[in-house]
Amino acid sequence: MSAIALFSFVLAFANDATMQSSDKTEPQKNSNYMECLGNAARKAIAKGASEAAAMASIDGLYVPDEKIIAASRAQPESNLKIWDYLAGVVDDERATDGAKAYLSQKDFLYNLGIQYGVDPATVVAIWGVETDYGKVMGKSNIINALGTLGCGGGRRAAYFNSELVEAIRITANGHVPLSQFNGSWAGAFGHTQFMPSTFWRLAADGNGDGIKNIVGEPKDALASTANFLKKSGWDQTQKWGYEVIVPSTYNGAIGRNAKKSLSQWKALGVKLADGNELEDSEIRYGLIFPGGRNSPAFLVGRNFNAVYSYNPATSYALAVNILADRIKGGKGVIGKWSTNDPGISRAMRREIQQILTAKGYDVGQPDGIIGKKTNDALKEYYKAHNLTFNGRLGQVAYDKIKSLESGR
Ligand SMILES: [Ca+2]
Repeated sequence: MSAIALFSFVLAFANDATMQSSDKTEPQKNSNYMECLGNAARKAIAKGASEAAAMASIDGLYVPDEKIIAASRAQPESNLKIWDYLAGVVDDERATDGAKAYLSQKDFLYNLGIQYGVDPATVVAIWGVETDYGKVMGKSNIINALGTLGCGGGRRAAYFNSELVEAIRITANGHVPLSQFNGSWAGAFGHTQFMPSTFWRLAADGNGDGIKNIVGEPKDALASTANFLKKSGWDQTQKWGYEVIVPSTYNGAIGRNAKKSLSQWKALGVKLADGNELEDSEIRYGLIFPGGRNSPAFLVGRNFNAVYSYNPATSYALAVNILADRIKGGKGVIGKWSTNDPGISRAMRREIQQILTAKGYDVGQPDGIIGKKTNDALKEYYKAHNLTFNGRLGQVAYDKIKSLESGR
């Protein structure tokens, strides 16, 4: 044992000793909460879960988790524009990582595409958007998270309670070991973030070992997502959509479900974003303007809607489909968003976080994710320069900070 290891050992031992002495006080226990968890475990057992494993999954959970409650109450970021979202979600880094991830599983994905009749690049794109290809799957214990949301008296408790029962069944039936059963504070887990009820409806065994471990085995998660897309109506003969230019005179219906055939759109003067004509086809698409009338427009079809059903937001469905195109070597969005403050990539966000860190501000890990710490640091940084931060880290703020730091 090296001196450093020995030192750490002594420290660890010292901590243990302190822990033991303070352990003499009983941990705080909430009997209503524990009873609710017990009821969920019994429901899971009644549905066939192993009794010992079901009870083990709630062992040691005595009170609702304050961190989960706080996360569920946090307000989502409200002023995130579509171009900010896309700049961070579909940046060069995620496209490159996606192409690598695709190559690393090339044969498997090819077969998956044939087996389910879906586009494997779109499956990989969902993997990329949901968890950055398995790098960010969430650290909340799923039973603890769903227990808190389902038994802690918060909003939508009945929904989370039934998800809790399904989660207990997943681990007790041996699909995901309890030690791996981590995910988002809201209960989604695995490489492509399924909720427990979705798991039971749609999870698949991708590597053929008889279990569906979508946390520990990427192939299981990818097969599950392929199955999801198939069951959501994916049609392998269709494109998800087209970026288009729309005549300014068009005043007809818009929306992903207000569909017309490509031939009809063509007759109305709609062209591809590169100026070429749309093909003549009876396949039906809806017209969307996700950034407003003066920003890029898209015709979106049933495959767009299949992705939309994975996570019902236009920005999400657009990001996944555009990322899938980029993974296959496509260019991404051609048109310009109508803004003088475009979004910036995660690499550029990390660069700003590193500058702030070097200046002594606390941004946490420079991870390219702009959370409360980074926002607060930006406010302080701006204040120190007698400026006011407007809450958006886009191109304008990036350029401003870079110019301040270069002393101009
Ligand atoms: Ca498996």
